[in-house]
Amino acid sequence: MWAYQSRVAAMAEAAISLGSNLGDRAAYLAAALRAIDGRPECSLISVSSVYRTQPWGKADQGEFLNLCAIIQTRLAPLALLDVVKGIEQTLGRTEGERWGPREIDIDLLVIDGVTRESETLTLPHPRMAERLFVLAPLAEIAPELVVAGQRVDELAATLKTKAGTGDCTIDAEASARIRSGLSPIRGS
Ligand code: PH2
Ligand code: MG
Ligand code: MG
Repeated sequence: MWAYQSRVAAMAEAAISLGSNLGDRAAYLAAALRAIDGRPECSLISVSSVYRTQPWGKADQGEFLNLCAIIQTRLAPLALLDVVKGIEQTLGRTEGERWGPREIDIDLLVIDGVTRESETLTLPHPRMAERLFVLAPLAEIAPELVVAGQRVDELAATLKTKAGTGDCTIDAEASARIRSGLSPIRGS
């Protein structure tokens, strides 16, 4: 047995989903991305376009803007969850009902090969395969990622053909606004 354990945590890649349907939605998304990238333990690798999406789960609320991003992090899953919840608070997210309106929501979708299930955090995200507002942007930046035994681009294509999944279209203006507010991302 090794008595010594390295204190340098390995880098992991994480896929995350961001959404907003209150206030200046694009500004909340941009501020959240900047806050994540500004953390010493996290860096943004890629960001999808911004999508205008119909509310899922609770229909009587405003349209959402959603995007997905890939980040690199040294943080363990629960520490990363703490960081993104902290960013939601800092940006002024108000407490609301489940699936209700929110200024900013940051959800962890997939972290490398991690599978875990708890009240605090389940990975991969247990409902991501039912949500076009997650799969459409994620398919743009991680089409080959496998979730529930299927590629993300295939899951997105299948879900698009189903009735009742709601509109999900690229918002070119919001996408440009968000990209212009971010420092250049590696590889782009
Ligand atoms: N988030 C929810 C509930 N419903 N619908 C859309 N379109 N986008 C979201 O981000 C979203 C939702 C709970 O987090
Ligand atoms: Mg959510
Ligand atoms: Mg959330």
